[in-house]
Amino acid sequence: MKELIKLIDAKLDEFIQISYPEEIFKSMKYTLILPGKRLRPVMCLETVRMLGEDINIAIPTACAIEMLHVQSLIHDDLPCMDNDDFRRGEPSNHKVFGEANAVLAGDALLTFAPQLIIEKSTDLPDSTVLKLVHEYTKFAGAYALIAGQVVDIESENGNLVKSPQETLEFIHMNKTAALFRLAIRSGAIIANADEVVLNKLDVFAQKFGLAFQIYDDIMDEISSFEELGKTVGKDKKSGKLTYVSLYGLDEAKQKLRLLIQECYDIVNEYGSTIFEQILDKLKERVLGV
Ligand code: GRG
Repeated sequence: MKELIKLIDAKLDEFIQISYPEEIFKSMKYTLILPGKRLRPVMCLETVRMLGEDINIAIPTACAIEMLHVQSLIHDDLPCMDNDDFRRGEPSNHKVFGEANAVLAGDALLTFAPQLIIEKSTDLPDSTVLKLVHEYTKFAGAYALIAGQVVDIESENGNLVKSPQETLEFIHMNKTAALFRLAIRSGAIIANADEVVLNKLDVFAQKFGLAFQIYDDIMDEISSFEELGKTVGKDKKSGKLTYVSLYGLDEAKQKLRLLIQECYDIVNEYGSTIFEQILDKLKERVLGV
């Protein structure tokens, strides 16, 4: 896992070269290079390895997905969205570069990512690259990531069109699971997986995404700034709709335990120590076993 993270960090740094006007490239790189967990690119590369392909052919796609994730973090931290002053243990992008640059840095990451997939995936056939860009646009857009964020904001304003349970499920599936689906589905596409395998791994990604957001909700309640690198306890203070606020801490933990077990069951069929390590970490931190 550490080796993969090192490789991803080096490639992220290499793929974005500082050019004129420097401020935008510095702003793009600032949040990108800060120490995130790199879960999405790691999961993309591990899917490729698990299905018997060389991970090197997937590096541009894995890095592009991290760029999209970082774009969503930069925009999420803006005062007009979640209004967070810290990210990855440091001041948020707009606190350092100003709001206009932070908006533009997010936009630039969002558009540079598919450019990277197209330009650097020279070991992949054009038909695969086309599928990857299609996946990217599907999961980044108004039918997934953006939809999740819109409903999240609406729910904070008490504006619920569906039941609280359905609303929460929609937010988690779109705001969080979408990028894990993108990462794992892209890995499977690169490794030329058949439909059956692709669908099975997609189910894994959906369950993992839901588990991860429940984990994130629980951590907001039980963790510290030092551990998370961002403001904690905000969800409770703002009365936000989360797994913990809707079902309580115990039920949230129970649901997390169940989802993690379902994830182990799927991934055990393929044998991946990296997926196991990721699941172990979530389990240990929140459930203590
Ligand atoms: C695509 C134009 C466009 C907009 C995006 C702002 C937005 C719309 C969506 C926000 C999505 C968001 C911030 C979801 C939260 C998901 C989540 C749990 C993030 C934390 O992920 P970690 O813990 O973070 O993996 P690190 O820093 O470790 O990478």
